[in-house]
Amino acid sequence: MTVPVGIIMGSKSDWPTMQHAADMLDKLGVAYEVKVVSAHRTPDLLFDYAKSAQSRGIKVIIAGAGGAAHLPGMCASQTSLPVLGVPVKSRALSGLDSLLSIVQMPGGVAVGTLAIGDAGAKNAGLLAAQILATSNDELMSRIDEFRATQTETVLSEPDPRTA
Ligand code: RP5
Repeated sequence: MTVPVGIIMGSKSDWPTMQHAADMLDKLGVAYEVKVVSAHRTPDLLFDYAKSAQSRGIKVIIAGAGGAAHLPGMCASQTSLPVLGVPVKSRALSGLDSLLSIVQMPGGVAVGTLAIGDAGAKNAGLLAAQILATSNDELMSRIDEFRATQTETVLSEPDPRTA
């Protein structure tokens, strides 16, 4: 089956974070695949994945990793598809290491870097959908609706003490 978004991560331990990207894509009705692909434990698999992604119909790749987080950058080195990097919150340095590893790409190979942790994963899903929506009016309408609902929720519950 052809799906437009590939979500990869360096370890199964990244899933509690990366599932927020999947949840957002589910909410917006965007199909995706999910796979553990490690830059240092399975480098050949990473190269195969990145090199074959476009021909398999993938349009955007979301790559999450923690610590010495070279997965998004190495993935981007092997494909011209947009790669969105999610810095997973590491145990030792709370994800600052992951963030700096992903965000400081030398000029010439682009990785779009999101925030550390759950919010970054959620926004990676949203941004992937927004990229796809530039050529999909129905998806753009669903994103507009999501944003309008979010705005309405804030406006209708201005008292911070209510749950
Ligand atoms: C990275 O190392 C993974 O992305 C993960 O965030 C981190 C720790 O991996 P595990 O030791 O939990 O497998 O490659």
